[in-house]
Amino acid sequence: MTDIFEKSKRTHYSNEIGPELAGQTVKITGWVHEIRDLGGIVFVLIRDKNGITQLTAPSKKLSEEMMADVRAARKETIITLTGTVQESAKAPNGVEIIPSNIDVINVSKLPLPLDPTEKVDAEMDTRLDARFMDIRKHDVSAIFKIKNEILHTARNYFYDHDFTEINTPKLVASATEGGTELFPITYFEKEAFLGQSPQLYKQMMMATGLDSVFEIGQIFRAEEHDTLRHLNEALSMDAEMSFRSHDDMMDLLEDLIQNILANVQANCQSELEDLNHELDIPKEAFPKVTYDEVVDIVNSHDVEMEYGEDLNRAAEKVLGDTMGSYYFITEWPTAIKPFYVMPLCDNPEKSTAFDLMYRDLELSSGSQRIHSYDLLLEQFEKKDLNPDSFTKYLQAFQYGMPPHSGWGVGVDRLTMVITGAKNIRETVLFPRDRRRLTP
Ligand code: AMO
Repeated sequence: MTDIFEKSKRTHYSNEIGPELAGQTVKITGWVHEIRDLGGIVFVLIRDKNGITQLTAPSKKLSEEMMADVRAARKETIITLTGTVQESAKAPNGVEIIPSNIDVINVSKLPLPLDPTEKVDAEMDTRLDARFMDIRKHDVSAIFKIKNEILHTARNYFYDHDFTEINTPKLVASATEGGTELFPITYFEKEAFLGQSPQLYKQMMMATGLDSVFEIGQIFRAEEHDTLRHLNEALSMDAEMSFRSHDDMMDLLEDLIQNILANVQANCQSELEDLNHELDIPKEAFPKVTYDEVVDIVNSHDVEMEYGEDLNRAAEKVLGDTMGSYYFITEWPTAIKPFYVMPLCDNPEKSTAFDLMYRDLELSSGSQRIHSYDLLLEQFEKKDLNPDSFTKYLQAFQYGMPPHSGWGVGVDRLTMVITGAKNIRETVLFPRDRRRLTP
C-alpha cells in the first residue's frame, strides 16, 4: 500500500499547467469530473483543489490498452494521469494532456449522492447531507478558502496589535447574553450549559493584566427560529481590551474589517470569480447612527418601532436600505442590552453599546463594560439576575479591574457578506440548525 503515495504524487496542480509547459511530461492527480466519449476521441476532465485539467485521448494516436484505460474512467473516481502537455485553445487553461499512463487510485461508488459538476442545482438539504461531495464544487470550496483568509488576516492582525490569544471553556454554569436560550447538558450531578459567548471569561482576563485578548471559537445558542442568518452553533471572534473605550473598539473593528477586505481582494481573486461576487469595500469611514435616530428613520418609513425595542426584521430592512453597507448603531438603551454594558455617564438610560451592521444584517455587538463592582451589583438587581450565579466572575472585579471594552463578531455572518452567500449554512462546513445535527 505504501507506494500508492508515490504513485499518486503529482508534479503540478491544475492551475500550474499552462501553454508554457507544452511538450513537457506532467503528472496530475484528481477526481474524474466529466467524461465525454465521442468515439474517435475521448475527453476526461480531472479536478483538483485548484482547478480542472483536460485529458484528451485520440484513438488514432494511442494504443488500444490506453484507450481502454481512458474509457474505464468513472465519475468521481480518483486517478493519476501522466502525460504530455499540448496547447489547446478550447481546453481549460489553454492546455490538454495526452496520456502515457493512468493509475486508478480509488474508485467512486455510483450513482453519486449529488453531482459536483455544478450543472444541477441540488437542494440545500441534499447538499448538506453529502457535504464532502458538495465541497468538491469549486464555487462551494471558494467560500471556505475565503473564510480561511478572513481568519488568517484576523489572527495576524491581533498578533500584530499585541493581543494574546485565549481559549475559554465552552462548558459553563450560567448565561451571559439573555434573550437567547441556553442548551442544557448533563454534567455529572450538576446542571451545566453550552457557552453562549466567552463574555465573562474575556472580561475576567482583563483582571489578569494581559490587557488585550482575543478568542476565535464556537458559541451555542438555542435559537428556536429557523432563518437564513441564525445557527445553533456559530463561530465568534471576540476581542477585549483594557484601558480602551467603546469608541476605540469601534475604530479597531473598522480597521480590522478593512484589512480583511483588502486581503480577500488581494489573495482570493479566483475564489471571488468562482462565486461571481464583487467585494464591497467602503472608501469612507463607517457611518454611525444613534439608536434614537434609528427609531426615527424606521418610523418615517411607516414601519413601527417603539423606543426601547430591539430592531425587528422590517426595521432592519428599512435601516439597511437607508444606511447602505457597513455602519454602526450606537447609544443603545441600557435596558435592552446585557448587564455588563456600561451606561453613558451623562445619560445612564443610554449606553456605550454598539452594533456593527452590514445593510440589514447584524455582524457584531460590543460596548464599554462595567468595571465597578458596585455598579455591576446594581445592574444585576435592575435586570433581575441573581449575583450568586456569578460569584467567581464578580470576584475579578474586587481586586483592581481595569476599565475595558470589547466586541464579538459573528464570523459566519461576516463570511456571508464577504462571499455574497444568502444563507448562513453556505458558510459553515457542517451547520447546526433547528433540524440538523448530522453530519
Ligand atoms: P451577540 O449576542 O450580539 O453579542 O453576538 C455577537 C455576534 O455573534 C453573531 N451571532 C450569531 N451568528 C449566527 N447565529 C446565531 N445564532 C448568532 N448569535 C450571534 C452575530 C452577533 O452580532 N458578548 C457579546 C459580544 C460582546 O459584547 O463582546 C455577544 O455575544 O453576528
